[in-house]
Order: sequence, then structure tokens, then C-alpha cells
Amino acid sequence: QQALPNVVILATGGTIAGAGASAANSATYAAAKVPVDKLIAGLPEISKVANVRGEQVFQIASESFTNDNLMVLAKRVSALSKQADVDGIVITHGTDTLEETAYFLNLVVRTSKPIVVVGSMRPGTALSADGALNLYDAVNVAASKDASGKGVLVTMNDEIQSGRDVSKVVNIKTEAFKSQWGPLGMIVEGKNYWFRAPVKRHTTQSEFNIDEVTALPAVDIVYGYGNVPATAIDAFGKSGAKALVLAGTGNGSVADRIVPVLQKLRSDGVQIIRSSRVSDGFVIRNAEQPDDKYDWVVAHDLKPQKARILAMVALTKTNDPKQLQRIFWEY
Ligand code: DAS
Repeated sequence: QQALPNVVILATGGTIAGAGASAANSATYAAAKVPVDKLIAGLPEISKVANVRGEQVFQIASESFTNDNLMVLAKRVSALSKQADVDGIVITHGTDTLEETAYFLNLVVRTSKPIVVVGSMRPGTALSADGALNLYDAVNVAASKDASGKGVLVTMNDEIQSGRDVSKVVNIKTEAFKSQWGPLGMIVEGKNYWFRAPVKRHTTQSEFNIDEVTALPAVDIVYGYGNVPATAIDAFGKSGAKALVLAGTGNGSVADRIVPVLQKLRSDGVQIIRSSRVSDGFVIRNAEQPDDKYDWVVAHDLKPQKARILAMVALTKTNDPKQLQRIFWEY
């Protein structure tokens, strides 16, 4: 019998490690309680799929993730990916910021080995809990040769999603993770069914490398809406943000009264990145929103929280808005 692949599970907390008072609690429970070895012990089926060992990197609800958590996790993933006795890596993670961590790893970990980020919408103690199957799927994908070279993946609700494209779009259902470009495939009873592959740069084709990153710059997000004042923009400017991501209305549009405030920040060297509060579609460069005139950058299809991740990574390499725009087209 062929030797099983070696998969490491890095646990960070979240609902997949959650516990509720009763089986009827699918939405009220405490996250980040169950240790990784208990998660593994609760899923004996994975011993037929891979040799699995776990590491408890953090035990936190992911709404509380910090840039430091991202750095520590990514450096651990990078180090493990270089080990000959590691064939794939699974990260168990809260669903709230799972999409940010998955995209970050996609940008900075230089490996073609499968990296799969997984969470759950219900704690393991709930009726019809989804964590066990999601984790079983994640280990299967991480143990699969055909998952190599597809960038960081996310397995939720039987689907295999791109870590770049996927976001949590429902906060109370097990079918919570979607990409407007669709999943890369599905996994059913431990078998992967692929339908497409990413075309954006990632992992081994990335110009970024977590092993060379020492710190992440402050990048913050400002939400656009009717009557929006400049208060938040001013505050982030004063706090030293190196870039501001605008969750603009519609096509990432900026209220006319806000433009001069942004221009002041731009002239102080702060990058201005136009994203949109609208869930689907994408932002393109536009003379009406003075991208060229003011050297702003557009985030294309990246939602604000994803654009922030790419901006932080890009700013570790360049401060040139033209280079930033190239990076936003390519990643
Ligand atoms: N507890 C939240 C988190 O850690 C939600 C979850 O995990 O589903 O992100």
C-alpha cells in the first residue's frame, strides 16, 4: 500500500474549534475552545487519507486577527512547506477573516504544495455541524497532488474555492463562502472535481516572499455612503496609514467633497486605492474619479478587505502608484 501523504494542520481558533452549550446552539457558542489534537481525534476518517499532525499556532476568534498573527502564521506555513516530510498544509481558522488570511498566504508563500484554509459556520457541538466535513475535505485536498499549483485553497460546504477570490457573503448559513467567479471545483466523498484554475499570480509565481517580509505597513479602509464626512479619512491620515482603501459607492466612486481631502493625503505620500462597497463587479481606472490626474490606484475586482491585504504586501516592495496599479492588475 502506497505511503500516505503527510499533512500538517495549523490551528488558529475560530468556530471550527467552537463549542456551544447545547446541540440547539448553532449560532450562539464560544469560538476557539477545542484544541487541534481534539479536532483531529474527532475525525478518525482522516487517518485513511493522510498522516496528520497538528500544531496550535493560536486559539483566537478570527475577528481578532492582527497583522502580527498573519506574519507568524505565514512564516510557519513557509517553513513547513520547505520540509520534505510535509506534502500539504491545512489551516483551521475563524470564518470572519478567513478570506484575508487565505489571500495573504496566496501572495507571500512560495510553494506549489497545497495549502488549504478551512473554517466552519457552526460549532462541532451543534446539530448538522459543518466543521468535521469541511476539515475532512481540507485534509483530502491538502493530500491531493492535483491540488498543487492552484494557489491557496478554501474548502467550505463541499466546494473548493480560490483563496484569492472567495469571501464570506452570508453570516448565518453553512453556504456562506462565495466568489463571483465561482468555485475552482467541488470535493465529494474525498474526491476532487476541478472545473477551472486561477489565472492571477500566486505562490511560486509571486514576486513577494514572506521570508523577506519583516513588517506590514498600516493600510486602512474607509466606507463610502451618502453624506459621508472626511472624519475617518483625516483620522487614518493622522494615524500614519500608508494607504487608504476606499469602499466607494457604485464603481468605487468618491464624493466630490472628499476628493480634496484625499489629495492632501496623496501629496503627503499616502496611496489612495479605490475599491467598491458593491459585492460583485469590478472597478476600472476612470477619469471621472481622477485616477490618472491624482495618481490613484484601482482595486479591480478585489473587495476592500482583500485590497487592503494586497496593498500591505505591495507596499513592502514599492511606493510607486504605477507599480501598485500593475500589481493590482496581476494579483
Ligand atoms: N467566531 C468567528 C471567527 O472566529 C466566526 C467563525 O469562526 O465562524 O471568525
